[in-house]
Amino acid sequence: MAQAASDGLVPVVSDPVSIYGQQGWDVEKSRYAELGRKFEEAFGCRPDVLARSPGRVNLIGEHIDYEGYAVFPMAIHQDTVVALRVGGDTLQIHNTQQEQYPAKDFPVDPKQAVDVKQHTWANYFVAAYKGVYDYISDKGMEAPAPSGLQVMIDGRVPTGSGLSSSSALVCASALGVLAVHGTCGLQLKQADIAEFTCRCERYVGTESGGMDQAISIMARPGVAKLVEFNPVRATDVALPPGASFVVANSLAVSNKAETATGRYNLRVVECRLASAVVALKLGLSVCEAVKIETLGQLQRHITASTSIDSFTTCIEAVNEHLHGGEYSISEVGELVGVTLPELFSSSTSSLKVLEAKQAAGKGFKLKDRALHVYSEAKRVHDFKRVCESNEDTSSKLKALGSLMNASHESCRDLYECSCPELEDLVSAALKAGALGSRLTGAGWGGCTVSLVLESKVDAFISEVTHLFYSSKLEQGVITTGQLQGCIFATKPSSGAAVLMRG
Ligand code: NG1
Ligand code: MG
Repeated sequence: MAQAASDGLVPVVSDPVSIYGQQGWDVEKSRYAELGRKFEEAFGCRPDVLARSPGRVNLIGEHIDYEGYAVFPMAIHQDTVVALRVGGDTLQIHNTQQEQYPAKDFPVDPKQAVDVKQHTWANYFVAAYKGVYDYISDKGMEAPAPSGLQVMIDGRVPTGSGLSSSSALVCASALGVLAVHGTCGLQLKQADIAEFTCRCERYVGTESGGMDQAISIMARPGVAKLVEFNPVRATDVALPPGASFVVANSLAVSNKAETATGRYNLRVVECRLASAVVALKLGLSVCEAVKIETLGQLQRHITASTSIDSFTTCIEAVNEHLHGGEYSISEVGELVGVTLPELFSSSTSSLKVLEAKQAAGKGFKLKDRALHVYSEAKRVHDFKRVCESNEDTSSKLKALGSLMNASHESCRDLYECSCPELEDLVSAALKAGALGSRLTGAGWGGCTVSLVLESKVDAFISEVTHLFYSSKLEQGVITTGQLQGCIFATKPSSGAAVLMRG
């Protein structure tokens, strides 16, 4: 029954210690017992299977996964656990925190559309459920007849904080649905699951890039991963000894639902427009240029290589061919040679972005967005190179910190995905002695990640608490009890797993 992660398969285990370690399990045990109890209370019996998938923190490489570029995340220990059993006539989705996340019922039809206008937490389960059926049919296998499912979910990844609670929920749900049907005769290949769970998240309306699902599924304890795309793959990278990464919550909520129709998807649209305009300026026909959908594809056209030097060539092309400030919808439409609704006709989310822009009479920033993507993609390679170099540890840590700071500045100034609370928190972290500090995840709120010497973590946390959180405690924004969950040092943790009853 036990299946190892080293063979590229999602582990299927009966002993949770192999996932959490003994110390971790000692902490989690009571939570699992509570989940089992609540399941029994709701459905009158024990669950058949459980699946868990962790949140993540991205060390560097922000907003470039959807442009096809490698990123550098690691899994955190906080995860989402989904308990399931076949039963009833509907999908009964319950949550252990039922006041915050009330139970929802959905039909069993896997072809149902996810109602993105009625944004509810349980939509993520439905997205995963639909994705599983699509995946099985893509594999040419026979899907199990849709049947009722009884589901209880327990999520411990802070929501709206850029730590990817949404992907933890989607990935755990997808694995749970597969497992409850005996994996539907499929091997649970990590790369396959990472690919299709990324598509799942698009059912909820986000033009997701794939980083969060990939690391949630493919993480291994003790190592960060360089995650690359098309096809998705993850390479272990050892972090320098003595380095610790501290996650801190800015307490500004980064609202996924809002970013789904607004800021996040707008950036995806801006990058596509930048790619098409540069491609036309470089002499491609309209027909060819509109096929270039990402800055990654544009790079391959410009330089036929993705070496580190070629990022400089791309940056030069962007500086030469794009102007600063905004492009109006009509200007960009004239340049591209097809109307924007035509260009984005296959993406409902992008069409929504266009409608919103049109209604607001606003335009698109192309140059700054493209400059961020190419410089950030280069920083990810530099980060990996520093980790693997023979330099002494202190020079390495200094170099990594500088790259993180440069990444944050680019996110703030070129990609405009920071916010005042994140700025205050980054300044507090640098004052408190971080070697580097930056927003992590989509931004516009959520968490920062800071590189801190392991020996200084405790002093760092108390100084940031003093500089940033003490006023929040005084104002009653958070309680002392909540503080621990707001700022914590984290180590690379294990990826998703299926837990069968032993
Ligand atoms: P968040 O919103 O932090 O989970 C999002 C995307 C990632 C990536 C980052 C920015 C989803 C599920 N996640 O993360 O793919 O693009 O923003 O680097 O959409
Ligand atoms: Mg998310």
